Amino acid sequence: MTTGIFRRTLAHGADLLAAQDEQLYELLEREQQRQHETLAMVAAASMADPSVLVCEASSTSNVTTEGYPGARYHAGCEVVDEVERLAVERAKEAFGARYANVQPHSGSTANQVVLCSLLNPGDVVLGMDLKAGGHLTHGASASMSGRFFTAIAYGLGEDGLIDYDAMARLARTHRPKLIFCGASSYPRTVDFQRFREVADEVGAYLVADISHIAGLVAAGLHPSPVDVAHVTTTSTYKQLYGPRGGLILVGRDAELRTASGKTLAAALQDAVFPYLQGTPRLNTVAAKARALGQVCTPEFRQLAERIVATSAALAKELDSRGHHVLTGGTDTHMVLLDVGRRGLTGRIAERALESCGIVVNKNSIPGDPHGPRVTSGVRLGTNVLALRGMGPAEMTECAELVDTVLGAVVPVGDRDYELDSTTRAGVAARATALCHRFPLPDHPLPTRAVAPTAAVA
Ligand code: DSN
Repeated sequence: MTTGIFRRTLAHGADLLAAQDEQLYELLEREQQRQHETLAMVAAASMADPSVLVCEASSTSNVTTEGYPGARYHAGCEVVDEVERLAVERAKEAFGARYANVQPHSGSTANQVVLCSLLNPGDVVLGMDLKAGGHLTHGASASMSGRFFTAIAYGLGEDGLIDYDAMARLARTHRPKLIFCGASSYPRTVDFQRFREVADEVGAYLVADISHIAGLVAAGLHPSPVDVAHVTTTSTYKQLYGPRGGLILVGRDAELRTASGKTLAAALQDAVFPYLQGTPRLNTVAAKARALGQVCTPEFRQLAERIVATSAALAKELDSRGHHVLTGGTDTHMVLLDVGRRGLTGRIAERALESCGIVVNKNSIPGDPHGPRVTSGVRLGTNVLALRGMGPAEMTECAELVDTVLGAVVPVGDRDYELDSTTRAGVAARATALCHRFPLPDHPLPTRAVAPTAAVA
């Protein structure tokens, strides 16, 4: 039945764009080149391969509808119904879930869906403090989760690990209706079982947000919350190497009755649509199906193993060069550095590294005296390094490059810095050379090198 029309449409579309909109085409080319030639170490990022990217570019994007497969509000859904069913089946298979919703536009939307389906405005939510590593949607005051609900925050102990006893005490005192676990900036294993015990004791729903560690969970390298928490949420573009989007998963509690009388699965289904979202992005759903299909392969398990081994090696190498690695190491893809102890801010470290072709992000750390635009920390991740085929051996060089920049940068106030041009040029050349030695798999190679991103004043 295949006629090649999908392939020809995409190729023709790229040709049309190049011929008719040179300005935009050039920007898209530049971005692709940048991704090839820089060391991407943002822990919240991964890299979707071209087979995922083409799903997003497919004509499923032209289908407007609402609802779910077999129960749409518009005609013309015969094919996209099959696409969405495939995505749901693959999500369930990848995570051993009984229920999956693949329509959330993002991980944040998935969390909003859960909050709005299970709580009433003003109800108490217990989540991890943003500065301790929690996510905005877990009750931060800057987000609707902290404005529409009564948010209480738990944090870390002196050792930098989640203080489970303090969290339990807060739960007993404030009797939350919902507890969030899972973090944006926490490099250690999360004890989902302990959270569930506390949730059961106080009568709360437990929601595990595994956005950062979803790949490790799917590969069996981090305990899974799917049958432990009432609900599990994740974004699909971090460790699942998929498109921008979110998933909602439920395990053994799928048939649990909620206060509305609906089962948990039915309540969540109705909360995605019609409560919070309208038309699904069916092209993104197709891309999720593709990425989730890859998650179920032995190759993905090998990638996940490399992510963890690479991250542990990076933490060790940075520590041996005198950097303060929070919690003393990592169990995941993530390494957190306290650069404040070196007299730097996260903002300066991020910008100096970017000027040398090393892409990280500034990050608040516990007790941070600076706000989120400056911070005292830097968060590194190995999702893309591992995808490129780098392993522990290459982390000596990566740590050396980071160390060279952070050792040479001279802060000017909290936001600006100076870095001598010899160091910048030397590190940038080595970073690019490393990228050339470990090209992005399955991506066509760039035909010319681009200069590393210039520092933004
Ligand atoms: N959740 C944000 C982060 O962890 O950086 C963006 O995905």
